[in-house]
Amino acid sequence: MYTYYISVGSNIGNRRQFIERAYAALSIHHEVHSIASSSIIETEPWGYTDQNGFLNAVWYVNCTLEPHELLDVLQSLECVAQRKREIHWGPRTLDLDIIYAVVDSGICVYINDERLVIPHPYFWDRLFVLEPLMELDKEFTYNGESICDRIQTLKT
Ligand code: A4P
Ligand code: MG
Repeated sequence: MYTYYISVGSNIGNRRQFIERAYAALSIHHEVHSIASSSIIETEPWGYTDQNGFLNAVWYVNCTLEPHELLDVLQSLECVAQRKREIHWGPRTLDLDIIYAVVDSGICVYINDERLVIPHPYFWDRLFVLEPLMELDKEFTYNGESICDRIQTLKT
């Protein structure tokens, strides 16, 4: 069994509906045992800033899908939302990124290949990921730093 944290973002069209429909679809996948979502928050664009504001959330997913199988499922959900890949860090109807994964024994999963990088290289620098993540898991730590301290550092 794996536990995954998934960062969810949308900044085009009916943003909330794209997020809620994808959540509903993932929650009924036969290999998904449990799933929870943070609140959905409004955030300023990060990186490429000349675009609409985002809605962001983080999902916590317990499932038997292997990491690349989960990536396939998430990309199919992005397709259903008619996601087009145009500008890197640019506008999107739905972006589903696996930010962190733990295998049943509690061991962090590290992957770095042409399709998948876990942990996500930027997640620890992004308040739009860390604030919803802290709502789901206040005890989360990364490389020995608590999520609470990390958020304080990013805000100062
Ligand atoms: N890929 C590699 N690792 C992963 C992973 N851990 N999870 C590959 C998911 N996919 C992963 O992704 C390109 C390729 O990354 C995929 O084919 C997959 O094989 P993409 O979503 O098509 O492309 P992208 O938009 O260029 O990159 P990415 O990483 O999704 O963008 P980011 O870094 O997430 O940035 N500001 C706010 N406030 N909120 C946001 O949600 N999002 C972005 C997008 C920028 N600014 C934002 C937000
Ligand atoms: Mg993505």
